Amino acid sequence: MTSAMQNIFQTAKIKDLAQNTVEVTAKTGLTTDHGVPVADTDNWLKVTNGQNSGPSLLEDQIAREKIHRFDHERIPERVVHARGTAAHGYFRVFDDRAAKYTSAAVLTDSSRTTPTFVRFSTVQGSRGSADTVRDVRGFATKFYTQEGNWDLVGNNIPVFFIQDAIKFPDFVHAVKPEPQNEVPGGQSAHNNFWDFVGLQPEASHMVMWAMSDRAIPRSYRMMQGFGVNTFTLLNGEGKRFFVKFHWIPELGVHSLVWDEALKIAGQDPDFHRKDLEEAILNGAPPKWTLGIQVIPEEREHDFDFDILDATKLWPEELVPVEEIGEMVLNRPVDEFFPETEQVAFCTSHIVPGIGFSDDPLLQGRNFSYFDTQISRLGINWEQLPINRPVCPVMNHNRDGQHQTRITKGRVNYWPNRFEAGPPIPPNHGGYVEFAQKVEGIKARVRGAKFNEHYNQAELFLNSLTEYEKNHLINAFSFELSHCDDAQVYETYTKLLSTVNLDLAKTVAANVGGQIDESSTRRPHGQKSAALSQLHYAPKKPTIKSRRVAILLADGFNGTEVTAIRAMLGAAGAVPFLIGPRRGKIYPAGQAIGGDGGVLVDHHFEGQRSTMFDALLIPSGKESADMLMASGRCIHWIREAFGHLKTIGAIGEGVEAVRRALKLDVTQLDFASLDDSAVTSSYGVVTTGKYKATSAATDMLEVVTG
Ligand code: HDE
Repeated sequence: MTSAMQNIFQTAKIKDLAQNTVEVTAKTGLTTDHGVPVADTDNWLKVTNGQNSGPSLLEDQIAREKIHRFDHERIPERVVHARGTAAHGYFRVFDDRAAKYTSAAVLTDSSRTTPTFVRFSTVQGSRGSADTVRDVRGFATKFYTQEGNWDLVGNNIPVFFIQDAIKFPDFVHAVKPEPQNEVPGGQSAHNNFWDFVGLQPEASHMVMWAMSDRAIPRSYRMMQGFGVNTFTLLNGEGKRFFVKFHWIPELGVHSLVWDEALKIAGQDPDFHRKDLEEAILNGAPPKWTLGIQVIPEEREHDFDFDILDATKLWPEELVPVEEIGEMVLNRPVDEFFPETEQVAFCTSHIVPGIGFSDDPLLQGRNFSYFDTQISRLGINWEQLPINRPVCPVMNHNRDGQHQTRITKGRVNYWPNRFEAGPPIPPNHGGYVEFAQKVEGIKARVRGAKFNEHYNQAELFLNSLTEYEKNHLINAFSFELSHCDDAQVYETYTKLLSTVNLDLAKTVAANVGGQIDESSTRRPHGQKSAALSQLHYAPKKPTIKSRRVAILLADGFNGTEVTAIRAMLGAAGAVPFLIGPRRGKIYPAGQAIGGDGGVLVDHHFEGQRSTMFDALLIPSGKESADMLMASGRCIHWIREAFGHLKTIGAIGEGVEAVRRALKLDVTQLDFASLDDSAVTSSYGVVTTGKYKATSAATDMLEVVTG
């Protein structure tokens, strides 16, 4: 890391973590945990006759310590969202435009840079599961504000499966691996999940999202984040507003195609982890805009859905999103366990100016998160370096396992004769709850409007493009085909009939399900533009951080490849050379094995097209001939084409693409091989000769478009 980069990364939190950070170098000698220098870490103390090694001695305190420490390395994984990855960053508001809604300085003071730490995750799989499975993604943000930590623990889907927190254990038991055999890992395609959601109609809206492309993101950097629950904002005049939080990615919302996701899960299970780190280290730190949807208190009941129901979103046509600030993630963690694994979020962690609502899912979450951290990390989990605030912490909570704070003074209670550790009054920043009027009887009930479960499921479906709908049908078909209990898939396709009869008929026909035409619900036919991913095409298209594979062999056109690599690099893309061996290969005109040549990043077998966003086949007859003769290279081209990747080809490379795809000129809109680059409607860019303005430039446009 350059010193200039180090300066950028020094937020208050990074400086705070430095107190606990050590570095292993050749100069830091080995010691025991109690600091005694260790001379031999390879041989247990033994009795020996000089020739043979005899019994190991229990007295070896150095060996015992090493083994003890190892035996206890594991802690319980998160009960959900076990697999994740994280990065540091910062948040800034554009100006004080949100001051009309809230007094929270983090949301209104544009002179501040608030350090953040974000953990992205999948939900179902265990710590070692694959990244690209079909699942909801967690998007949990810790803001280290000057008034304490604010945790916005969100997902990449704006609604949830259930309305009331008391159903959470049932839902999680149903989606997680089944109890008798712990199958499946990292998948919701099994009887118990579909059994539960088929009997729990309130899940129908969320299930539509989970079967859409949202559940197979291309990258954590290319997905939205949503607070999901309804929170409240309190302004300086004491007026309260309901609020939903949105993260909108600068790069737009993009997904994998399902076949790609399945393959990557095997080929590179850490695909999303690596992607985040690679982008940051390559100078393309991901950025999100923070948006808020705000409803004044007096309008709470103006909608035909309950605004406190987490299975409903607030259509943006009714409640527009106001963009108030942005977050950049610009620093990977130094060590996974103390940072990514030990970070602990709590929805109950809010700061003055932000409050809760009576959303019954949120209220249960506010209990659950703190509780789960106790079994995962112990009662003093908030003192762990990654969790501790950057502002002063002082109270009379004491002791407990792993207490690290030494509080000087003679009292640990309030009130005390020294007036030590006094409460901070509201006019000095003390948190005050909004004086909400509450009346009613105790009962196990839900609000009346919570009973409608299908209108927004239909709204979501209506809002998708044709190809998004096809993906949805295929996802339902994949998942329900994995259920082998007929009662399960028949129940679900019947339920789907109430959302949309045509959808239900298609899915039922695919999976052997049944439809139910008895529903009295009348389709409303409405759409909401912001529900399709297409709505989130990037404001400024960019090829930054996109991975481009250049497929080539000895005899490629050297000048062309040098120029194209430079161009892609200058535009922020990450070019990789993929060749017949991971070593030097030689352009036309250079002797094989001579001084020249270029170093190839990967062998054809070492990676697959799924790991790249685009493919380029340069000119050079020998190179193209070799590619055409290789089944693996033909597979590279066909697979990339099948996954709708941009393919660029120049000169003889065009012939290689054409032969691999077994398509003739007219079918692909290939141009005659002249100097000008041509982009076909399939995203195949071809040109006769390399020109600075031809294939590579067009490719940039196609990849980013
Ligand atoms: Fe969570 N959830 N959740 N959840 N959740 C946890 O807390 C819970 C819900 C979300 O990267 C657990 O620290 C209940 C909605 C994320 O560390 C646990 C209910 C949303 C993460 C828990 C919900 C989320 C968690 C497990 C229903 C989207 C990972 C480990 C009432 C807004 C945070 C942990 C990280 C983690 C409980 C529903 C998001 C058990 C009871 C809705 C992103 O406390």
